[in-house]
Amino acid sequence: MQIKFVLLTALLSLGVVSHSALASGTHAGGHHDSDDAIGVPGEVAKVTRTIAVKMTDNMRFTPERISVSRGETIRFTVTNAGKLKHELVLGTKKALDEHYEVMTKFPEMEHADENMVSLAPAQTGEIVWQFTTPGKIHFACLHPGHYDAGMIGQVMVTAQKIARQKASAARITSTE
Ligand SMILES: [Cu+2]
Repeated sequence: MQIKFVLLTALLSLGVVSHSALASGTHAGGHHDSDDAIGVPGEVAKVTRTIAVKMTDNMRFTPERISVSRGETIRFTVTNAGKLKHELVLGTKKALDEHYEVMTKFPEMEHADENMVSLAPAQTGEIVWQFTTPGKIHFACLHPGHYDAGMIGQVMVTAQKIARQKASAARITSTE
């Protein structure tokens, strides 16, 4: 939350986001971009699933689309399989767009928060995140050029609880 504030201050001072745009934004839709729109940092003890995500120099995440149930705490094990630096940042499309503008102006800007992991080539890191609000969330690499090249994925947070997903296991057994 504090980092968001710092970022917002930076955006304001850069003139990326105008005060009037912010002011009008607060009137739209009643509950404006609340802090838990994308969820909250998760507790390791409550992890329900681990999802491995790979990042490559062709500016893609694998998988690109992830489905979770509301309330689930996911451990994302993120691997940089490329030769460039990559990162995975969870956010609303709007927040990612704004963050990317700052990153483009200051490519070497160090940024760190619980909703992201920045990785050097061949490194693996993790994010533990609890999804609390149904809807579509994005994750992206905000390194200059990468986001523009389509280095973005999405997490669909479904409203109902799914007990277990055995669909992929069933598919494997049925291929014979
Ligand atoms: Cu990247």
